Amino acid sequence: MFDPFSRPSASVAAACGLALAFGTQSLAQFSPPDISNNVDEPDRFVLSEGSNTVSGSVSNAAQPGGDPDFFTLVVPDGWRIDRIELTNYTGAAVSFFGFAEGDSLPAVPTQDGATFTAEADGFALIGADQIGGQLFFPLVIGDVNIPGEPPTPPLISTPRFDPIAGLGPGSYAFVFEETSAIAVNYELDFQVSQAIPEPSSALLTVGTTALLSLRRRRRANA
Ligand SMILES: [Ca+2]
Ligand SMILES: [Ca+2]
Repeated sequence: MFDPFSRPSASVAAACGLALAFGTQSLAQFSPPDISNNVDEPDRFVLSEGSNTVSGSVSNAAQPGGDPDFFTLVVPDGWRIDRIELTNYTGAAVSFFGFAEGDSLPAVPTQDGATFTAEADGFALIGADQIGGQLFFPLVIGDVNIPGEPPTPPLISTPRFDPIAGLGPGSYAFVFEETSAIAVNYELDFQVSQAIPEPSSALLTVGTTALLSLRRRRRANA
């Protein structure tokens, strides 16, 4: 369903090849001629350790035939996204960026942001001011401030992901979109490092093992 080659692109194919090179720090670049406009059929990129850039151009998200970008990032077992950084941005003041865990977004994100934002794990309006910063922080609070306009309170009061732990193994569906007719060019860097072992599950394993050996011992003594 999410065949990475369903939208043929030499650069994507090359990037996917790079993405398989785990174990060594790599620079994977995902820059097909256009990232999917279809929320139900996002482009799918498998991340590798180190830097993974996604770049595109978006405009007219709310218009028929508009050009939003939908892509799903796959974090392999044992790895996590520890940082999302905006590395390039030109065009309108801010654009909408958001994500939800899963292979595709749970609702159609249009200019009616509420439909999408209610279900998203993180979202924010981002622009040139965020270049070089850690985007997990605006994403986790739903920061929709626009430079030069009166401040807007954050829209997410209860965090839906841990910006320090990052995004562990699994799939995450992203949207980058701009309602203005003037194209926004962007580049995002998804930085991948080894997943942090979860102490709770490690303890659970130790506890379960201890319980099983106790049962075995009791059975042997019976
Ligand atoms: Ca485009
Ligand atoms: Ca697109």
